[in-house]
Amino acid sequence: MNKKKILTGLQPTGTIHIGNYIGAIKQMVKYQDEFDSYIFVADLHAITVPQDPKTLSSKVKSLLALYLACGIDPNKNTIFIQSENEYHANISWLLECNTYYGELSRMTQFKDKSLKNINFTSGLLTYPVLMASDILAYDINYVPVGGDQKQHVELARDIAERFNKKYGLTFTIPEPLIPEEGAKIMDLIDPTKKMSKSSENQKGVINLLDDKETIRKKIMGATTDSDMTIKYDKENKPGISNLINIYKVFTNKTTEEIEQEFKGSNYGEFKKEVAEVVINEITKIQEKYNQILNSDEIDKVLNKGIEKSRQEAKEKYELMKKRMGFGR
Ligand code: ATP
Ligand code: LTN
Repeated sequence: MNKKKILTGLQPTGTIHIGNYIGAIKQMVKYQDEFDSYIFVADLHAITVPQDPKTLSSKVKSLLALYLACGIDPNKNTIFIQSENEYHANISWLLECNTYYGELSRMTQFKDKSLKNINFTSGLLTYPVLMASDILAYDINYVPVGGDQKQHVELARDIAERFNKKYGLTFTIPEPLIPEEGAKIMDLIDPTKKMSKSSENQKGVINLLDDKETIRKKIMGATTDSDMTIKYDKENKPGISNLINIYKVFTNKTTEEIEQEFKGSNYGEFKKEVAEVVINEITKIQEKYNQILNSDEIDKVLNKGIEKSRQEAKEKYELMKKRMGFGR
């Protein structure tokens, strides 16, 4: 029997943080043995907001090196750059004409981002349709993402179901795969908001390329409360609960085990341990990252990945056109 398929993409819009790592990459690594896996750099998504053409390609390369350094295995994954596969944008247009303006204008991310800058492009609105095409082009079953992307994957499902109904069976219906722990890693300074690449205060964000001392300082400086017990309570203790979540993901321990382990400890002692486990894992990633960035491995992996991805997406595009009545 054919393996089920998973796919995810990250935008090359800055160094990735532990939220991205936990929400998307770590899940891909976890499932890569079980599923036929696809991971790409969503550079077409990145340009929905302004990007500097001088630095875009180095950001793409850095993200690819991080994928590999984090344990994405090129023998188990199809790895590619979205803009090198023209079928994503082609498919997206056909899907756009089967998506309603109302659906897109209701997307939470669109509402948030369009409020921040009223001079936004139409790409910011149609962004989730391109994301649907990334997924539907390959008959993907599961999409590992953080909780913030759930709504977009659900829209991809709706579009696929609508298309299948209207034109005949064409697409597999995908499902989001949200991690139980760490669906939403919160900002260390303001633990009521998600850790985000675009956060103004970088003290609340742990980047995968931060040095040891910076990581330690950020974790030791995380906002907590005055209660002084290490107990999971998202409502009343969002800072400590976020640190417990992070510790959980990096140690595979349960909340109960962690609460037991730190019974009687103070916040400083707990934070020190959180910093240790995070630094330990990130340091290993950084060592690999530096080796990969200076080798020809990335090009080799991309050459293989783009060929497979183009071939598959082309087949889906041709099928869509046939179903829709295009052709001579
Ligand atoms: P920004 O942080 O500026 O909003 P982003 O990090 O969401 O950007 P992407 O690179 O597209 O942008 O995100 C990649 C993946 O990381 C997505 O699957 C997203 O759901 C996940 N992700 C982002 N932030 C978090 C977070 N704080 N916790 C868990 N997962 C996250
Ligand atoms: N929209 C996602 C990035 C993304 C993606 C995808 C994720 C683009 N295409 C397809 C999963 C599947 C984001 O901003 N995090």
